[in-house]
Amino acid sequence: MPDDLNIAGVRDNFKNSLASAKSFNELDDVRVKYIGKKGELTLLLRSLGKLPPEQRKAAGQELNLLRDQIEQELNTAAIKIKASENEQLELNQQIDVTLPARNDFNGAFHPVMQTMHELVNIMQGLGYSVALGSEIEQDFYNFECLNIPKWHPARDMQDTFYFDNGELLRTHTSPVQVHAMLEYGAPLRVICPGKVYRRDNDTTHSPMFNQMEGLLIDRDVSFSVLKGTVSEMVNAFFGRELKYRFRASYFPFTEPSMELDIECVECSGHNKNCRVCHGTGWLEVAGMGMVHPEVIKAGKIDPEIYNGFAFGIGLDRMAMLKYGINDLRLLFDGDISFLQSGF
Ligand code: 2U9
Repeated sequence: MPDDLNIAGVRDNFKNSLASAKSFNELDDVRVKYIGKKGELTLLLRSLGKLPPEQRKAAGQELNLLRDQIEQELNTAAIKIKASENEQLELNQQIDVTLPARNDFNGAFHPVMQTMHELVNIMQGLGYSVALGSEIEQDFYNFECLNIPKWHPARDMQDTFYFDNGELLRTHTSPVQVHAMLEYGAPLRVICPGKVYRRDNDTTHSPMFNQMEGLLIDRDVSFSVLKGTVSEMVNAFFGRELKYRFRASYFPFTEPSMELDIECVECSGHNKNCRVCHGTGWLEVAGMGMVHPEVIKAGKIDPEIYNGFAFGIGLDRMAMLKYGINDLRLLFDGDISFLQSGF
């Protein structure tokens, strides 16, 4: 074997290079270095022609053998690297079944339901029971019993959703109180929270909204008890003593009727540009009055013996005021990030 071919040296070098190759890239470098176009072994093979003819055959056989060995060892090393990469991948991907699941969002009350629960709790503390009823009602219970005359605009197709059979979507929870009077008689203390429907749809009105109404029937009920009840309810809801005022109003089912304004919960009347009270310093929060004798009669209770008061409060508006929500649509869009913000 001619000395200047140094086949043993190439073999040793290859073994060393192979031993230090730890990745496919490094392995490829080794392949290029020895059997690539200008690789050490390739150059030796090319130089065979310069050997004396009697030496070529033996040297050629040895070099080809070495090339076969190199190719085989490169293949074996590639298989080992693949196996160890897979092992590493598996290790990294091991599933820890004790980890808490992702997306474990806690449920939360919708702000309007939160508001409803708070007001219901306050009123239950004052001895009121909760009464619920159907959202589909008859004209008789929704309008007739409530002294709402035939000509009243609320009865108009423009204002109320009617079904073909003459039934309707209740426009207030008042029919629930009528049913309660008919079922339980006097004395009576009920609150009726729930969804109501009116043909209204703009940025400040939704065709479906939430109300809570209250009804108290007893002997010698005074207007001052009504004022105390409603103002205490609102104070308890906002968690502080608010300034308030009552304004005369009109509802067909109560006489006399009033509306309750509270001081602006945003600016207390100190901001002429307030986005909530528009600089008036007052917020209209509830309507109320002494139940009209005709309505007491419709509930099969004797108005000569009993009288009472009723009030109504919009839950969507209360939720917006308490939680600083400035767009009614947020209450109806079902946006997850809004609902998860916590109320
Ligand atoms: C019976 C007798 C009387 C319920 C009443 C109001 C005044 C009232 C509004 C508040 C905001 C509706 O949601 S709102 O727009 N309600 O102002 N509601 S008195 O009176 C009744 C109910 C039932 C048997």
